Amino acid sequence: MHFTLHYYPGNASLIPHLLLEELGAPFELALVDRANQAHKSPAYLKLNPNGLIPVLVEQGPDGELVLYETAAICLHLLDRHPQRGLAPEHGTAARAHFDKWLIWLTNTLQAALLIYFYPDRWADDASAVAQVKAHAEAKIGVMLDQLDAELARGGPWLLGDAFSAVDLYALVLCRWTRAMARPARTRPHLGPWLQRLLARPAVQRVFAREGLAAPLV
Ligand SMILES: N[C@@H](CCC(=O)N[C@@H](CS)C(=O)NCC(=O)O)C(=O)O
Repeated sequence: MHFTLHYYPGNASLIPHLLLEELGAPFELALVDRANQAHKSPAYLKLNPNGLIPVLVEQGPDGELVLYETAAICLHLLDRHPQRGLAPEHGTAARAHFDKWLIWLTNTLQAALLIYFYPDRWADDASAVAQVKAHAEAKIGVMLDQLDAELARGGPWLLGDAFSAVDLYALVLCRWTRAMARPARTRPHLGPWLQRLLARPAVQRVFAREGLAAPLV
């Protein structure tokens, strides 16, 4: 089994990149040249008709698998590496919470972040665009409070004692808030949790490989 991750530094592709590294899976990276709109090129649209990053290509037991959508990519990688323990076993209460967080991260927090980063897709004149961005930031703030409250209840990881792929997913989304007025790192439980994640050797290797500069979160 071998994986190719189509990525751009710091983009949503950072999530499966972190997961591949934590899993110790064999993979290579293929840079999608966003500066030259490579993600909208005919060749890339064949991989992902949405023109979005990331895409994972697996050469596996069933031949070639081309997969887009970050959460689906994570679930597939986890299914391929059940022995690594980065997701609870199917059919358990812990797994139900894992699935809940993964889905919440992708369809609630990540979706709001995409509005924050691309407000011009939701309004025309400059003041309306600024309003969309401000509303998105406010909503994201409430979501960060929810994550902080979850860590306050338990920790040290999102699922409690067990580090899992949802920590990696949430790390990248929290990182994207770093230019906000109240970024994730300023919250009492998210701040130390982010530091715990940044201390992981696999996380450090991936951040270095993508050339991510300070502030990291
Ligand atoms: N739901 C998709 C969203 C992916 C996404 O929006 N990726 C961004 C980079 S973080 C992108 O490719 N943006 C380019 C664009 O919107 O044109 C996923 O989770 O994979």
